[in-house]
Amino acid sequence: MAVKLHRCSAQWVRFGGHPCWRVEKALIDQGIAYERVPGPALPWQHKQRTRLHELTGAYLYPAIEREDGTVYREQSAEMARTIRAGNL
Ligand SMILES: N[C@@H](CCC(=O)N[C@@H](CS)C(=O)NCC(=O)O)C(=O)O
Repeated sequence: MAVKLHRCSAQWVRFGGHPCWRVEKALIDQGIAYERVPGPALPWQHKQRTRLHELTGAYLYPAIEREDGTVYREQSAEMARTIRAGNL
């Protein structure tokens, strides 16, 4: 079992300030099993993030779908803090 990380498809962007990478790195560092669910990255494609919108009511990545089906989305810095604190 693994959580699902709904994130943009710009997976090659790996610097601390990138919201999706910030959260993905926190999952990696904490050893949390996750499955990437990548979606459109480009600004004009946002409305195509239909699954993300269903889950969160918004079009901004990242979001985490827990194994129990609940969804977690906050500012990415806060999400990373929560993950690193072991409170996901
Ligand atoms: N301040 C937000 C920014 C989130 C954000 O900009 N996410 C990007 C993907 S990495 C996105 O969805 N951008 C689309 C947009 O800005 O409309 C956070 O840190 O969570």
